[in-house]
Amino acid sequence: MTATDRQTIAAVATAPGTGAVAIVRLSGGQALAIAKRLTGIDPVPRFAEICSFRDAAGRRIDRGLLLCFPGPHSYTGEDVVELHVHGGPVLCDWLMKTLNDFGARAAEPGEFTLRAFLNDKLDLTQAEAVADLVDSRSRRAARAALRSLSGRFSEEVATLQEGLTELRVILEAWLDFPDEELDPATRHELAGRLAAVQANLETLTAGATRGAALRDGLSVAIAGPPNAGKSSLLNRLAGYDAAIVTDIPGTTRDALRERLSLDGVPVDIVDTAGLRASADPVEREGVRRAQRELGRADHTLWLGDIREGLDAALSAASAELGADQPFTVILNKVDLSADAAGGIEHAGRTVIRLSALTGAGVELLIEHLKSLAGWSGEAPGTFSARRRHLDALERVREALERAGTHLPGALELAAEELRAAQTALSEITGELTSDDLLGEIFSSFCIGK
Ligand SMILES: Nc1nc2c(ncn2[C@@H]2O[C@H](COP(=O)(O)OP(=O)(O)OP(=O)(O)O)[C@@H](O)[C@H]2O)c(=O)[nH]1
Ligand SMILES: [Mg+2]
Repeated sequence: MTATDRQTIAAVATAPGTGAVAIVRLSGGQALAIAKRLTGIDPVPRFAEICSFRDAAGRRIDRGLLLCFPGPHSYTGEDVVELHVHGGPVLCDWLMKTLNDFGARAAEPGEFTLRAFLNDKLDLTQAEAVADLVDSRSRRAARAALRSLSGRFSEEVATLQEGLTELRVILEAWLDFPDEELDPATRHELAGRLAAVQANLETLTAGATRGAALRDGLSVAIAGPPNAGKSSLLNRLAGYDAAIVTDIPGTTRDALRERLSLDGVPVDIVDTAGLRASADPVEREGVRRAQRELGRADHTLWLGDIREGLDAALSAASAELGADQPFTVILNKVDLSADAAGGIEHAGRTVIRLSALTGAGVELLIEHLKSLAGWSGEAPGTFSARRRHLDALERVREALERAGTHLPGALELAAEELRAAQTALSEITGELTSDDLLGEIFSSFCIGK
């Protein structure tokens, strides 16, 4: 897929398989001519016409609807044609083969949206929001994607850019007179404007972090010694008996995966075999698989029996997990102890006392998992966002912080940092983007989008 190849492209835009209707899309300079060859009629813009589609040999493929959207007022900005046919894979293949015979090539994943981006119909955050909307795993995620798609995220980025431009204008005017001292009023104004931009950035980052949580969620492994109640906790979180629970230590062998939606935040959770040395080869394989899952998860819930105490759980977790593997200690079976369910912070680590059996304290764990994923409660400005946006926003934050420290004296350095902040912002909306990054982003789209 290259930016310069503008051959007319075609793809089945509906999901593969059978359905009532399938939609085949065409985009490019030859789209209207190909539609005419296929149907024998001159399509009327934005008017649905019923007609027969015929292959190169004149055989009728199907009867369906023809719709055309001449560029630039179309999704891609090019001439776009939609063919609505009966939804069968054989028909779609025949139609695609015919379009190919007439000069269109099969579109790459995301190529329609890439063309929309290259023709300035969408910026990069909006293009990404198209994919996020299609892939959204909850209504909340869909709403966030729609907000980004409608340009709200981009508008907020543009507001930040304007704020930075105004700051630079003032600063650069002073740079023309290097011998002059900044007068107190200007210094005050610059500091005030910078603080305002930083406050806007913080709000935007919070909205983007919530959006990324809805999109990416979190992967969590439940680990600990046999019989701690790991499978019981998985069942409690999943809301049904997914895993076998018995009082025999070593019950779980295979890792068991569940996909949860915690108020819209997707959490993939895996229950693992209890970790202990064992002579049984089957159990040993279970332990090996458990350790592999621990290496893959974003976060571990280390389960211990509350009656054995916090120190025992902490030392077992530290012995099993790498120093850089984040974990939360869960002291389970609180119903068998004198303690109440609840959470504490212990040496910078969260410890939650709960009962997988009765459910006491589980709400607290759910809130904890949501916050680990980056979800901080519903707020009006939640935008669908990705890791790359958050990384860029972090670089903006750092550059502004450095600009602030340079401001009083080193104006030239401050101006440099403001420029760096603007560059990082432009990466978000795609004004400054490498072909590699574009390839990476659009190749994750579905074909026909
Ligand atoms: N009282 C009480 N019993 C619990 C609780 N959670 C689990 N149990 C019991 O503890 C025993 C072991 O539970 P499991 O969920 O199978 O434990 P596990 O950690 O998955 O065990 P393995 O798969 O063998 O590693 C079962 O008898 C459970 O009913 C709890 O919160 N309170
Ligand atoms: Mg188990």
